[in-house]
Amino acid sequence: MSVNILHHGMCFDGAASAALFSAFYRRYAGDPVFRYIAKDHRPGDPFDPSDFDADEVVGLDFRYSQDARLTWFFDHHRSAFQLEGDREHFNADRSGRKFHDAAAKSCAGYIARIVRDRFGADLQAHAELIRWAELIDSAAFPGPEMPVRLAEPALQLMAFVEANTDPGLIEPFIHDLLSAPMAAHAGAAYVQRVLLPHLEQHREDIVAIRERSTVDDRGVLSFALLDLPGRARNKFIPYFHHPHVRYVVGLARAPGGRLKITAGYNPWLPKAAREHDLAAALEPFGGGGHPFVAGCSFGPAEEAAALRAQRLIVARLGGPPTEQRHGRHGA
Ligand SMILES: [Mn+2]
Repeated sequence: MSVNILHHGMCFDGAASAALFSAFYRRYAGDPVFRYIAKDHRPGDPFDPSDFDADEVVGLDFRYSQDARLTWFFDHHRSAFQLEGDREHFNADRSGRKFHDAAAKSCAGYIARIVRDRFGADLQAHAELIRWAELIDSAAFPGPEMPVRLAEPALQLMAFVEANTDPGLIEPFIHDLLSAPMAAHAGAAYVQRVLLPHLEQHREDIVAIRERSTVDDRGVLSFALLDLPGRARNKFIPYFHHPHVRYVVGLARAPGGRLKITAGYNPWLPKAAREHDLAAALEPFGGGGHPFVAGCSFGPAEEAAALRAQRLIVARLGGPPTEQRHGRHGA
């Protein structure tokens, strides 16, 4: 029996979901041969024909496919059904093997609950993995120290998944998530080889963001890193330096060189105290996202336009809410 496991790539919950489904499926169907395929979001159909070349094809923590060869599906993203007919196709499924719940904190935790309730499979041997996937994927950290210091083995494993670009390491990593204690796994040579250079860059980012951050008297933190290399940076660093700010508006180069503004509401403040819808606040600059975190981007050479947009966003978030909220009554 060949089983292709299409899971969200570069994501701890995606890897944990692949591991937990494998543990379940082994009990369910004997001795399968798993092939783990990490998927990336892209416009249109994100799947390749070879993804479906197996006896069973499993989609985890990633978008739905109407392909008839998809035999299992678990996801919790609101964006699971993007192509025309996806939602209707999913709703019409009667296999009892396709599941979606946008309220689930993590796909890994969701899989564990479903296979317990529907298939009588107890994955409690992996309770530690499930607990960390829930905490990491819902970003329910007790404070900014945990996701910035990366001291716990589980967070080092998270950092490995987000930094690793070698597809050959995906299968051993998923295997070890099930069989090795987390501290031993985080200390494994292949994990450390990816992790150490990543942690070095992370330390540079912590210093740079500390040096560049300014906080205005309205509690809006801003920084610009236009002269530093394009890469993904840990979004909790500003709160680590300034835990009490209300909003963060960062400007930095993304991988590939484009300039990216990311605006966030402090995740450790009460949700109800947020005055601004950040997706709406960034819409005039061609951006979008969610009420709590949103982004917009500019060409690699559009530094003046990006800095000007950043100033306007900082000023706006320091003032009273002016965003047009679609569908709001009486305002
Ligand atoms: Mn997830």
